[in-house]
Amino acid sequence: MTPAAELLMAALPPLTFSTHQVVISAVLQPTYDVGGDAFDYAVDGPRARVVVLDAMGRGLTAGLTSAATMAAIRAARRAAGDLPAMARAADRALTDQFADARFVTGLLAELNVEQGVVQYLNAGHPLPILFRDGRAIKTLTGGRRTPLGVRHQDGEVGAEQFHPGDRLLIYTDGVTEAYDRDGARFGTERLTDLAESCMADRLPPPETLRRLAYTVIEHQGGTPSDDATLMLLEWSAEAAARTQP
Ligand SMILES: [Mn+2]
Repeated sequence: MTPAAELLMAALPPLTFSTHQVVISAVLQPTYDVGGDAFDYAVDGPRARVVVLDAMGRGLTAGLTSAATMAAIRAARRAAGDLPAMARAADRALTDQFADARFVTGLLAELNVEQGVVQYLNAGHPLPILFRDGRAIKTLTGGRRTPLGVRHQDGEVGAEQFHPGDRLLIYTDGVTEAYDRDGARFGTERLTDLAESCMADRLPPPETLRRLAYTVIEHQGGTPSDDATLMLLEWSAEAAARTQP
């Protein structure tokens, strides 16, 4: 692995975390020269917070950009910052630490595990998909702001009421923008259909993501051109019992 990949991989949390109220699972399929994807999460009392990032650029630059962004977001979270404060901390880190312009797209979300309310900010990131009863019912289109690293006026935070068993699929563009040899995009429809079929088979979140990531790689003929990251956030009283494949 490259130094950038080592730095980033060492900073990532375990791939799956579960309590009796929530399951968070992620996969990050890196390219050989690092596309700059990263993910993070923390469960603190009633709040489960997740972050998926994709730094623009490649190699050491993208890896360092992503690592600095993740560190800034973690520090803001530990200082009891809300989602806009976490995004502002990332903006500041990117503009203060680097002389050149560095941008990171990101999805930051907070689930209240008692109430099922999800708040989220979308900094130029692909739209997350909400699954209910195993069907994709909508994409979350609120909470839009500029990519992290671009000066920004605080706007509205997106909000969504989860039902028990709801799952939110968050992913980077390395998933949907994966092309096969004939130039066909992987796309959101393929992603959604496959996720629904895994859910119909009642597969646990880690196995669902493993199959999705494998299918993305297979689509590209085994040579990915960008990092591909997928995360599932599931609000469920019994999902924790299903995190073991
Ligand atoms: Mn990407």
